[in-house]
Amino acid sequence: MQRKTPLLLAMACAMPFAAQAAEWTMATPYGDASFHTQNTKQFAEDVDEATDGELTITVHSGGALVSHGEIKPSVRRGTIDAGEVFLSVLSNDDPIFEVDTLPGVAGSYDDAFALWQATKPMITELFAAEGLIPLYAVAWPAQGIYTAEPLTDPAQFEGLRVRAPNINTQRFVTLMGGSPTETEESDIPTAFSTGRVDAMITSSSTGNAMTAWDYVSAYTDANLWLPKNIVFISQRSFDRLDEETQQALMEAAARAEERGWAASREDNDASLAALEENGISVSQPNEAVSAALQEAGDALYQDWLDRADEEAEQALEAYRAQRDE
Ligand code: PCA
Repeated sequence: MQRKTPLLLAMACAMPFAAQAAEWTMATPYGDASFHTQNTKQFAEDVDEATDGELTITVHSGGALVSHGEIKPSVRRGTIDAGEVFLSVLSNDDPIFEVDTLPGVAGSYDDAFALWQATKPMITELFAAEGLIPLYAVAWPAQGIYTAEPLTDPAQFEGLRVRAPNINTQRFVTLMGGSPTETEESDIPTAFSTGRVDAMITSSSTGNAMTAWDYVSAYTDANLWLPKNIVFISQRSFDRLDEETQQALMEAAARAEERGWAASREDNDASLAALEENGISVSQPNEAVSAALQEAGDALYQDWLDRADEEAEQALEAYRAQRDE
């Protein structure tokens, strides 16, 4: 047995230039029922195929390997090579990351995509400063409000314990008079079944993936904003790949972005139908609710402006100028 090691070592040294296939580890907080995760797993398959197995990416979903808050730090440290996060959870690093959770800024897929294009240079620069490369970003469907009873009066928010996926949504709930709790997608069922929350803000897709009808009976399709997930990699891991593999990876990422936005639209339609089929009443906000949402939204926007630096504001202005063309 003991003689084996030197022999293997000698063999390895004899082929110093043999290409080593890279095996990457990637983490996402979202479960397999999410179209985002399905898209990302397809991306990993595409990379494997396009590089003939030179780069394989194993996607660990549902926060199983790394918790949401630890995904970016882990890629930065090199513990894992790639990650996917809800972009706006990075808002403590810079307010630009939550520009896609502001009401009234981008209320359609086309607007949301234009906002991504306008803010991408700044976001890419901030990621680069941490040794990270963004690969692609995909929007969730518009965010709405799930409640036990149909939401007909903004006063229903008074004291309502509302699950929110990020800080900005928590601020919004507070402005509406509710009591927010930040809960990961994967913890939604427990939050409801243990009575920690009465309501939630999320998309049609997540409501469907989390079988919201087990806990609530109404969905107000309030079209609050279309927040994004971002997929990124470690610059160091990227630099270790040969040029051909790097190119194949970037091409697969561009395809994943395109496919992801289309999947989001389709999933929104399918999920709204699934919510109704399972007994959830889906409706648009009435006038009183709309007015209250608008007022809270305006305050939220003002709050963002107070925190954002000039570069972030310029990115938002660039987006607006482009939309007005
Ligand atoms: N689903 C994720 C993020 C936004 C969404 O629609 C969530 O609720 O956690």
